[in-house]
Amino acid sequence: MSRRCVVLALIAAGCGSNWTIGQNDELIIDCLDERLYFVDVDGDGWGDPNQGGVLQCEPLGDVTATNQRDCDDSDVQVTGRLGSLCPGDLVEGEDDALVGAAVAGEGEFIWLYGSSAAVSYQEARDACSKWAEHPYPANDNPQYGLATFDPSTGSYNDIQQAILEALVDSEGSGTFAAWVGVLWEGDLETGGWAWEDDSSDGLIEDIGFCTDEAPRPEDFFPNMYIDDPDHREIILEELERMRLALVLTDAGDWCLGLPDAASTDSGGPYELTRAHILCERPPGDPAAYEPVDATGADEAT
Ligand SMILES: [Ca+2]
Ligand SMILES: [Ca+2]
Repeated sequence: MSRRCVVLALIAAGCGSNWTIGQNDELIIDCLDERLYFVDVDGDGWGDPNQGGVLQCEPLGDVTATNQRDCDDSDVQVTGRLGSLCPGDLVEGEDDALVGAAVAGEGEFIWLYGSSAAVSYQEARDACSKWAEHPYPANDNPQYGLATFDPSTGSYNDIQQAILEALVDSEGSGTFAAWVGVLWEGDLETGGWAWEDDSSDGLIEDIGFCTDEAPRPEDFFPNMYIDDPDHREIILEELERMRLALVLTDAGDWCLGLPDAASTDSGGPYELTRAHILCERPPGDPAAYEPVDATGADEAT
């Protein structure tokens, strides 16, 4: 009997059954779920992509991860690559930077700064969407993207503000502005600001606006006049792409305003290169993700 046949016979016989091993047969006791495991130094469940996998029956030592998708295996706050990009790949310029990352509560956040290229709201949203892609399992992991603040995932003041302040502190900056998902709803005259993800509009009032009166869409274009028909048409065309930024002022307060509000008392003119990017996604379950193959392509499940 071959080695394969003996192993199969052991499986088929089950407990309490009688079976016979021939005199020259080799008895091999093998595990049934041997698989590739990868080194996980920081213990976040995601394996180091720079080290090869080891065939094991179970996790051993620090060879415990079932994939090698960790974007940084020395930082427990930077987790795995779910979609097409790691956080550090979202910024490309020489002076661009991943400022910080945090996993807390039901959210995972990354905080980026692009200094060498214009970072508009649209570019920020596209970048965050790439990071937040969940190729599988699609039904269990909804994609987020540009950060918004959903009260169902915890108190804004207790959790998310603490995360933001820790990240800002890590950069050593007293004033700060980042795109978040607050958009204008309704027409130019009677509309108002609302959270893009339908989070409670009451949160906007909790945070407060940076100026005495809420910004208006026309404030994004300080050199245009809303009463001019041509200017009005341009503002209307841009309306769906306008978002407020979350601003940390010199006084250490958070408010909602235009990105450049961090640099002036009253909120200055719209400045494309000013804003940072705050992205958010639900944490992925590393056990649900397969290894990335040698070519870098995701394996299908
Ligand atoms: Ca890891
Ligand atoms: Ca990590």
